[in-house]
Amino acid sequence: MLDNINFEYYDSVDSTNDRIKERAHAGEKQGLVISAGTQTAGKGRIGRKWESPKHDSIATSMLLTPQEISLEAVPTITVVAAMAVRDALSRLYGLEGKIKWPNDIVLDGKKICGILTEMEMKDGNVWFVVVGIGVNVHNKSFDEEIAFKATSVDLELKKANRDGETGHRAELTKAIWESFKRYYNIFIKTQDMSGLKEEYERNLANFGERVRIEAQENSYEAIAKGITAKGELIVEVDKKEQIIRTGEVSVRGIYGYV
Ligand code: BT5
Repeated sequence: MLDNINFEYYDSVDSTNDRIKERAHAGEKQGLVISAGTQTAGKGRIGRKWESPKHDSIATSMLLTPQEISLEAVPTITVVAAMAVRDALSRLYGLEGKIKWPNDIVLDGKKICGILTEMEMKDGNVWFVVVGIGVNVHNKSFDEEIAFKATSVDLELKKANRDGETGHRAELTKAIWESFKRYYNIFIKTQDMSGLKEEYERNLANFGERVRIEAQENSYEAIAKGITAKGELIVEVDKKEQIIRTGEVSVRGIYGYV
């Protein structure tokens, strides 16, 4: 069970995930959250970069030390964290995002949040897990390579003709981790998505629609059917169900990025 959450904030760090790892090595307890005003080496998955310009976005990571968690349940924590961010954006700002499996939240077809879960093992067991969340809050524009597929809380509020309203980084960070605590404590009882699957699928981008699965060696069309109890994506290809496990495939809608 996740109980106490302890928040620390720094103006600038390399990566909040790496700061959590350092503290975990020093024996820190579960529930520590490190957030930063900017990251000089923000990380996406598989060596990609994550942009977190100064004071525009949230970069926040939590340390988890789940007792006796199975290795295969660890990637599911990303899926749980995505639900928490979606929930917090909805509760605070009425922004109803969709979850782009496994680790993005999208609004109006654009990415507002990315999640990177990392872990370390010791003596053959999971030692600790770091859940890192990046959310664009005040960003008004983005680097050229991502401008077509990125958005922020403030941009979405403006689109909804809610000029004058803005996001608030500290408030949203707190709301995200409070939601995470609730979802995570449901998840950890069974170490799977059985208690959360229904809500997850309601918010899954492209649910029941055609998507393109882009694996390293090939790319094909499928229909997104939902998730398994482990949080893997179920798709249908030629009337047969297939399970998409690895985080190294990209799932895209047929039209556009999402
Ligand atoms: C992710 O990877 O989306 C995971 C991002 C995790 C960031 C958090 S911030 C706190 C913690 N500390 C870290 O160092 N990381 C975590 P992936 O699915 O691989 O997506 C990365 C891709 O998203 C990049 O290659 C860009 O195309 C795009 N991207 C980069 N920055 C972005 C941004 N601010 N908004 C939207 N898209 C972005």
